[in-house]
Amino acid sequence: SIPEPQREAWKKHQVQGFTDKDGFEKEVVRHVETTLARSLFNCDEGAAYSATSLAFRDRLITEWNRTQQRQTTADTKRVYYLSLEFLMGRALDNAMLNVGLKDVAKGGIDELGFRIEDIIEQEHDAALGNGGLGRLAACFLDSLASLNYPAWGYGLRYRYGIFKQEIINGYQVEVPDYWLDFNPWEFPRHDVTVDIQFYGNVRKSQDDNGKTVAHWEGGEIVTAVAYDMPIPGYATPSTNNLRLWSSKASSGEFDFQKFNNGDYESSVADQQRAETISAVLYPNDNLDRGKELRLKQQYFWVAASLYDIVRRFKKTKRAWREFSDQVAIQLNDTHPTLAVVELQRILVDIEGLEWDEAWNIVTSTFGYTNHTVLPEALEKWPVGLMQHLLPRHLQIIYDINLFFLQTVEKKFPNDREMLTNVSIIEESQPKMVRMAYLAIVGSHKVNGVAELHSDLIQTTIFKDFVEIFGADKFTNVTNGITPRRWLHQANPRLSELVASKTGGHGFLKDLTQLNKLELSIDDAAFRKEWAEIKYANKVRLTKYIKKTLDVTVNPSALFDVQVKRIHEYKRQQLNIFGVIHRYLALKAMSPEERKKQLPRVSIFGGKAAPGYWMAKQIIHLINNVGAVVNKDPEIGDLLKVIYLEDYNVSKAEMIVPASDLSEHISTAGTEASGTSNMKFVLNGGLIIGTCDGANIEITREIGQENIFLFGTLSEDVEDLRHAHTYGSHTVDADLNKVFEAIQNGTFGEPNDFGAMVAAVRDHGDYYLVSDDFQSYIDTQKMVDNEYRNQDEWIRKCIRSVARMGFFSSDRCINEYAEGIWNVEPLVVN
Ligand code: GL2
Repeated sequence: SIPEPQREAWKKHQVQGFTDKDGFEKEVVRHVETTLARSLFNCDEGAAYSATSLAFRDRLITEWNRTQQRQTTADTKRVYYLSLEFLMGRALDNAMLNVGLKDVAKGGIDELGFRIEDIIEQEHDAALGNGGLGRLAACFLDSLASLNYPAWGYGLRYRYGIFKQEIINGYQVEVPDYWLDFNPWEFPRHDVTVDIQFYGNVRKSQDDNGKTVAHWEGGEIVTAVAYDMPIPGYATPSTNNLRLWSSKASSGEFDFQKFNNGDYESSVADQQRAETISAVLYPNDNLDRGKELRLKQQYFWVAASLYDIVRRFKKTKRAWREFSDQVAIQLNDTHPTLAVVELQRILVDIEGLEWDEAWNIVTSTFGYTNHTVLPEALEKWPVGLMQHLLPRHLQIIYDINLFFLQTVEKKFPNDREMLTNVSIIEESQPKMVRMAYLAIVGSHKVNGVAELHSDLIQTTIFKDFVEIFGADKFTNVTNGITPRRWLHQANPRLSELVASKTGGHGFLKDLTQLNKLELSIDDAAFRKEWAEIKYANKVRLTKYIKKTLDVTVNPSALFDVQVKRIHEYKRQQLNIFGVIHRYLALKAMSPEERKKQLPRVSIFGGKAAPGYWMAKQIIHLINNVGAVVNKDPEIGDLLKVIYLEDYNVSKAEMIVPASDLSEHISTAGTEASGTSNMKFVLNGGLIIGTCDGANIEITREIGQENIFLFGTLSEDVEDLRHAHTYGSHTVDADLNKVFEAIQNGTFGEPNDFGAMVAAVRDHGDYYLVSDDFQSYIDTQKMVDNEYRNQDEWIRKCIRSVARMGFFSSDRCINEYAEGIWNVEPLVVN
């Protein structure tokens, strides 16, 4: 660092950052004219967005530097959140709001000849995630910064995020999402690199004391380069760091020999192979495909992150036994589980610690969050692949397993079945490494993401581990969402109305203050304004539907929304079967009777994994139903079916505030938590849902009179499945009529949907669509009836919002901090 006498000059010129409109405009013009080399004669909206973002980025970087200095000086414990997905969405609006300068920017941009809304729209979503798991990580980063926790996120800098979805002739088509063309929010750190090793072999030697030492040698080296993104807290100077690793050929790897010998192509090929590691996000949600490149991604990211964390710790010159007093690492699902093995390797092979001492450090450092019980999502890697790619890690895994099984044996003597059941190595053909088991054994706490889910993991998939380690190791932290993005940013008018009734914007930092809203519930003017805001949000969505799909929908109709990844367990098929049932019922009515019906718009959105054939069929059916229903003159406004293309975070910010009713209708016991359910209720929409995931806790908080619950309970699911397979499984008349309509070609080529119908009718109906159909239809009827009484409906919405305080990700992060990480916020003076 700079010697004392010269520091004066630095202090004198310290960057201050703009605080008013003039200062903001000056920065924008400077960036347009210098950074972008443009002028007022060729500054379009894209350039205005770039310059505005750069102006805010400069501010963030200044605070980001100070925050890092503060944290280093304080030398307190830090949290590291390891996640393969961070579904961040757009950054500009969030940055403006979090630093409290959106109004300043709005005024300034206006004077410079643009509208802030148009500028915000220019930004490409950072879509480095699939769905809820990735968005949860993004909400957590917002809360960690807003609550002043010293915390870093670590992930991969994918060149391609989740694909862009186009709907062509009713089918999903995937288009690559190249998002890095211009990204002002990232900060390349070409000086922060880590060389990562793959393949090779292990040689053992004896050291001077006769101790065996392992040396991992040979193989290939790929370099990880750090790219940092500042994460601003809301109404605090704290700005944390999200570090994403990008892969490139190591300088040793680019083979100049080959290059000079004219073997140009193969030296370029080596380089491309290295860059492939961080090239694409795997587009599967809740599914493990076991691809070698995915395992490479996992190790690459985990090894680079741990190297960074260990390097930072070593600078403090503390003893190793203090490691877990300084470092808490959270494993977001099993994707980063190799971190457990890698830290053990660093401590034993490189730092020379004894196995037991190292293992104590490892297990007190890690916490593991499980996000699903779906068997197809639980990661397993073939032993052979692990041996090939990471030979030393496989040895360590075997040793971890050996010592673990020895303790199990002691506790449960002669219980061979127990040993087989809990072994980290599955004795299958081929043998597999069970990553969740490794994560449990390597962590001091394991949590689920909603009460039902945490109960389920403790009584089903991880039951034996509860017996072995005791119940204290297992806990629940119910998910949450950041009210900054999901209320203040997405629904500014509602946020202002709430502020006016709760005594300012304090609720954005303490969401329980929403409860003050109930005091105003009898205020007719308040309810009227509430209804007007919802209507305005619906009008905005109506315009978007008109513009993108050329379908006219009536903003006074009930907007019924199901937007999320397409998955059989989430049951979009139940929804569309219900829509078909409604259509058939309307068609069967006399014109007089029809006039009495409540108009409804059924809105769908979401991506299917490219290889998930059935999910793509579901998308196709929804679109075909829309094509028939939307142009049926007998139906008119009474029913419209809309498929919104390319659902993502920024679209969610428009859709969520516009919903009257949203659907969270997974088969009970399958949706670990769900988080959009929270977003919809927070924005004054009611929900129809099953007794699953966080729906249960939402019901407990807002009251069962404010939610439309239906369907099978999770404890009955197994019996029903058994009965479908071994008993006689019949489908009721209403659902059969739906199937008949599909099969007589009402919605296009029946063969296209044969498998979908057969899955329910003939093949065991694993997701219990037939069992829940009738109660779903009945509950939708109740919805229609209740919606007619608008005054009562709005009271329900207000009451629900007032009781949503629990679902802030701030509450959630505080629970992790206290119960799992043992970290404290770093107070900013
Ligand atoms: C998920 C769960 O499916 C979802 O219910 C949960 O809300 C999120 C966040 O905890 O995690 N698990 C998972 O693998 N994905 C999820 O969205 N992709």
